[in-house]
Formats: sequence, structure tokens, C-alpha cells
Amino acid sequence: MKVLGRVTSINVRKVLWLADELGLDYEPEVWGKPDRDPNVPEFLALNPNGLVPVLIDGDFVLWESHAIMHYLVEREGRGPVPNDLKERAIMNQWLDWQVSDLAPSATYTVMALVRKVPGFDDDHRIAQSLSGWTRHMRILDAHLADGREHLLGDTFTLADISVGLQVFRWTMVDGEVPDMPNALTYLDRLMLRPAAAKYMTTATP
Ligand SMILES: N[C@@H](CCC(=O)N[C@@H](CS)C(=O)NCC(=O)O)C(=O)O
Repeated sequence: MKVLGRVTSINVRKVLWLADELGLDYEPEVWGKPDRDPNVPEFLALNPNGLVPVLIDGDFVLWESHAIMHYLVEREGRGPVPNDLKERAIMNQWLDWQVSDLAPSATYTVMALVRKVPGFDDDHRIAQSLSGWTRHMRILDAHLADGREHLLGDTFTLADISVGLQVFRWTMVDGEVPDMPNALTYLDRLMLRPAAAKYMTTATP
């Protein structure tokens, strides 16, 4: 199996973290700007979006981080997905929320104040992004206010990987951000997982 991407990407990290949780063997192949621009025919033939991660499993090719996570769990027949229908639905709710609400609100701030990518210096857009990201972080912080260990309570699920990585990025913002005590406690507990700590380091913010 090959995972195409760069370790600085949150979406690639989701897949790598899960692969480590499952103890899978895979071959990483570096793709993604600035190291290796995916907008070349060779890569676009695999993912026409020109985005990472991409999974190659034999002659099977898959893109979209959450689709890849679900595939790996089903392929192995084990992993952090609840058996219970309603718990699984709640896990999917948080996964969808991460990809459709939480992450998009954070994107500009991450480029400007975490990864410091040249060109991301529009103060108005930073303020707009930070305000949206803060609103979503408050929703998360309130959900975690009862001291639960994971999004679903006692059970670690795929949703903790995706949302946890986004909380880590919140701590990497170079600037003042509102306090999110429950989310930070949640992150500290997640960090105790060896696979988590590997993908949430200051070396690769
Ligand atoms: N919805 C996609 C988003 C993928 C995405 O936005 N990937 C970013 C990195 S986080 C990317 O490929 N950026 C261009 C690049 O790195 O060259 C997923 O979840 O996999």
C-alpha cells in the first residue's frame, strides 16, 4: 500500500495516524506543495483534484481522507469505529463537521499564522477565519465540558483523529486565541496515544 502526501498536511496525517493505530505497513510517497506539486498529469490521473492524500492499494486508488480512513478500517475488519449504529452515526457527524465546517473556517488562519505561507497576509481574511474557527472551537469546547475523554465519551474513534488534529493546530497559532480549556485537556489526553504524538509535533505544525 502507498500513501501519497506530505506529513505537514492535516488530511494526510489523519491517514498516517490511523495506519499507525492499525499497525499497517505502507510506503509513503512525498507529494504536495511546496515539495512536489501534485498538479502534474501523473498525479492528476490518480486524483483530478490535485490534492493529498491519495491511497494506492494494488490497483485500487482512493482520495478523500475520510473515505480512506473508512476503507482502511473495513479492509482490516477492525479499528476505531463503533459497532453500535447510533454511536457510528455520531462519529460520522463529527467527521463530517470537521471536514465541512471546522477545517474550512481554520484554513486561512492556518496558512497565515501556523504555516506562515507567503501571500496569506490579508488581515481582514485572517480575522474572518479566526472568528469562524473560534465559533466552531467553542462548540467543541462546550461538548467536551463534561470531562469526556473522547468525542463519543469513553470510546476513541476516527472522529478523534480528525478533530484532534484540528485542535492541535489551534495550539500552533502564532498569536492570541481565546482559551478553550476543555479542548486542550482533550488534546493532552489524545497526545498520550503514541500514534497521536507522532503527528502532533511542533516540528510539523
Ligand atoms: N477533502 C480533502 C481535502 C484534501 C486537501 O485539501 N489536501 C491539501 C493538504 S491538507 C492539499 O492537497 N493541498 C495542496 C498541496 O499540498 O499541494 C481530504 O479530506 O482529503
